[in-house]
Amino acid sequence: MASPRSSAKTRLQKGKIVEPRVHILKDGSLSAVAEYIKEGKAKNIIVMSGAGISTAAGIKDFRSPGTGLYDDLEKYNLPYPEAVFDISFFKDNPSPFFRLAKELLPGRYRPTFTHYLLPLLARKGLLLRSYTQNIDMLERLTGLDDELLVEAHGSFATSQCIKCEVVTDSKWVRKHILKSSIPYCETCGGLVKPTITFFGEDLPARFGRLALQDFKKCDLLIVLGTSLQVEPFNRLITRVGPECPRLLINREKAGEEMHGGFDFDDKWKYPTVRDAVFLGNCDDGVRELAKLCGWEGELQAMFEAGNIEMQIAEEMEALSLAAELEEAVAVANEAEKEAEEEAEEKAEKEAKKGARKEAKKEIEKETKREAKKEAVAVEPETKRPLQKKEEGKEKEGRQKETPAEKDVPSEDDVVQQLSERLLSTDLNAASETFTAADEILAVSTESVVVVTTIVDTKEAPKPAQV
Ligand code: CNA
Repeated sequence: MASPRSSAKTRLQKGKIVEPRVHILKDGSLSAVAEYIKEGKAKNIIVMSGAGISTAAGIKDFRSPGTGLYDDLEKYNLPYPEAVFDISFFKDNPSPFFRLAKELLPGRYRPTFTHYLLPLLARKGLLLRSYTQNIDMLERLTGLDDELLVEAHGSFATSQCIKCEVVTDSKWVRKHILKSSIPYCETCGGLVKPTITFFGEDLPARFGRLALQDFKKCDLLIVLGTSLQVEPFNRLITRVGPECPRLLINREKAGEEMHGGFDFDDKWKYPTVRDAVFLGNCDDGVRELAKLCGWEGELQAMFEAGNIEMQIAEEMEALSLAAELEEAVAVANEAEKEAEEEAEEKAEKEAKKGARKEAKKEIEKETKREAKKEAVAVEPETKRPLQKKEEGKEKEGRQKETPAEKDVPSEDDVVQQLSERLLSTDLNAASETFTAADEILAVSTESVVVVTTIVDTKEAPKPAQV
């Protein structure tokens, strides 16, 4: 590094005067960069970008005072703003990230004018690679060839379980994010997150591999909309050769503090003078640069065509969503109808079952009623002997007084009566009848002897079936 005491024309290295400093750019302005390009010196341009290129699309950046997400993150009750993208914090409390993800979720935003600088440079064969820290995937929507893009901090394009690392369907994760619910792995139950690189995680392997080969080839570095606060991405600006001019387009200066970083104010007196800055909005800076290069009309046309394409894509998406919705409603209606039919069928079955039960109960009741009726029909006859027994008792008393007067049924009467009972009733009734007969016959020892003899000697008639 040059000594701060060196003059503008010479520099001291270990006490020796060395070559005069080389001016790669005539000065630190946009027009100096445009001139360099127009001279055909930039054939391997690398563009590095950050959240500042997407704010014009409506996506908040991190650090812009007042409008950045970090100022907004108080509502998530975080211990420090970066915690929302910290993998250790996420494992304990994933909710803030998923709430923020809902805001950042691609699909609602269109690429900005600045984004179209990438396919423009690609079309001219000047773009070596675009390295972005953004996770919004807007570069992809410009039609930029995937090969020319490195999403250094990953993106929402894919999702993965942080435990078993199984890659999951990002549409499924997207649905979770939109519903404000946290996705858990269906294989192992671990947390699933979009493959966005959190603080504490490794950057995608593609980043390291390509950076190693690209930056030494780079002959113009354009840095857009980034505070260059995140490592190791920010260090890429130091990886270009000493003669590679570097341009920053941003609302504020950035990347000056690190070793080998920007030196807009010629503070470090590097051997080469090569850093330029445009302070302002990316879209304005890019438009100015394009104008100076003679590309403004082409860039504007690409931007407009892109917008029309986006509009068509959005309308198609809306149509397919409407169709999906219609289909979902039809499916729901069909399911509702089926459920209703099923319920009706079930109710009908239940009703039939109930009716059968009722009928069975009725039959049982009717049978019982019939049985009672029959019993009642039998009762007066079986009771009569009891009355006779009572009468018999009275008669017994009277008999004692006047034995000649005793009213005892004749043997033939008893046999006749018993036979009739036994023929017309069931066994229970028959046994009752026998009991009754016993009682009748108890009135007279003489008669009991007669009846017993008869019952013993005669075969009891078979009861009638009920
Ligand atoms: P940052 O730290 O928030 O810095 C943004 C920079 O852009 C600041 O210096 C702003 O002044 C500047 N800026 C904002 N708007 C404009 C504009 N219209 N024109 C010019 N300059 C502007 O964001 P970084 O990108 O430097 O930080 C890296 C983080 C941010 C990465 O890990 C990203 O994943 C993360 N991030 C990305 C998005 C996105 O994908 N759109 C949004 C928010 C955060």
